[in-house]
Amino acid sequence: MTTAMASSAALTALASGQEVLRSGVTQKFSGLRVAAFPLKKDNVALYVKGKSTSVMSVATDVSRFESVTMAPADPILGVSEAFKKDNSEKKLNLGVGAYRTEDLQPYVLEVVKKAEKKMLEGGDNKEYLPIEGLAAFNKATAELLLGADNAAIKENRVATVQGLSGTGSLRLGAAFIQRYFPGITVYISSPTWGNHKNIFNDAGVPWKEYRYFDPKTVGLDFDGMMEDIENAPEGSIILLHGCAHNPTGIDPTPDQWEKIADLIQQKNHMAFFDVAYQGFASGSLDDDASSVRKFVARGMEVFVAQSYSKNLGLYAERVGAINAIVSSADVAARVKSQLKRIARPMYSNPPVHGARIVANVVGEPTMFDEWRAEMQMMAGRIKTVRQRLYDELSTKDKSGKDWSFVLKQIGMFSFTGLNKAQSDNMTDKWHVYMTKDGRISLAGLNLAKCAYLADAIIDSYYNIQ
Ligand code: PLA
Repeated sequence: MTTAMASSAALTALASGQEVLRSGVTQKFSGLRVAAFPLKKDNVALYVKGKSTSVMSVATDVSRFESVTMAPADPILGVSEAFKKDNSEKKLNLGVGAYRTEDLQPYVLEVVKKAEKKMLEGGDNKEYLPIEGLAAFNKATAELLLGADNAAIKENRVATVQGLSGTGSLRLGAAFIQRYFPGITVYISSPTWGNHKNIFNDAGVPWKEYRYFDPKTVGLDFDGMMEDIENAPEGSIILLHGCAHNPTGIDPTPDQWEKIADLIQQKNHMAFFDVAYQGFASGSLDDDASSVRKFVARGMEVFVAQSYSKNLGLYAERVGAINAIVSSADVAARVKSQLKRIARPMYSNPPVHGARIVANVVGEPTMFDEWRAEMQMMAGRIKTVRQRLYDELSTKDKSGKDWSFVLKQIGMFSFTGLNKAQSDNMTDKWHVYMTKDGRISLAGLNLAKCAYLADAIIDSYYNIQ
């Protein structure tokens, strides 16, 4: 197949979006992949305006998108797609971290239904929100994160912008870093939630990893973590999971958090917290925010991305926030203005429904208490399942292997230590859908399936290399 070659004049024209003549019709092209269009009899010649030479050809019989390659399935959300296609009755989706009931059905919190009813009766309108989001939500979310009487809030040192859940809020923070701290590297834990790398890549922010997980102890590699943070160039940004580290389920102890804060302060680094599981890790909103609060209490400046996907079950409402907690009210006002400036051309302003639910639930004491009770119920169910899985593994596995790491991990996930081939066996042979890094979501498991899952894990662990 012959490939049309374009002259440098045309390439310049194409790259700059200059007007190009296509069979007498003026069109504007930019970013065309010239190599995609074979030179064939019926293909249409392109001429740069004012020049008589033929510069390239555009195919009429192949797609303009011919050179677009198939993207790989997402390592987490792709698992749900594969699960849907499996017709086996045994199938179990332990991929995405989404809470299910004991019947393995999605769960809408009662308090959310109550808030929605109230909203419907109140006749709220559907006008655009301001770029920074719903004021009542922004106030509530900062207070939930830091505690309502936090000095940073009282001194107006918190810049909060409602984002498209945790992911969108992280993305806003990443875009801000790209613009205002160009060239600064973000250090992320190894391993981490798979999307962190995509977020910083797409924002054009360089990242590196710091050690976090020690496969030998199936615990935190605290010394490795500290060494890598110590060796990062002064002024780097350190991404930390506020609680319930994903995928390992291993968090630093309060004492270790103090040491991490000491080191970050000493090295003039800045922490960027991802708080996707507040209240969902321990059942307590305050305990799960204690890492962030430690840094803020020291007067350190931090970025914090929040999500209400898990703790209020608002996965599809896309409600969350990016907070910059900074040194003065004046800086906070300027940072907020720039976060808005980044948001406006990306998506203009955020959706209102989920934000109103959060504001209603938090703003009404009875509903707030109901929310806490439901959060504790969800966290409690996961803990019960975790215990049962551990019991089944310990009883069924006669080798004496210590499975207690399952109990030590917190949050939605268990990091089983299964490698890719073993995880493939879990899916191919046992119809257990999970991510290939060996992570299983215990939020998608029930007591009845624990024995089956233990059989699958033991088979994969011992019979597959
Ligand atoms: N940060 C962490 C650490 C997460 O685990 C997730 C979600 C998010 C942010 C973003 O969630 P949000 O955009 O819905 O607020 N992680 C899930 C889902 C639960 C996912 O991958 O999108 C997971 O299965 O890991």
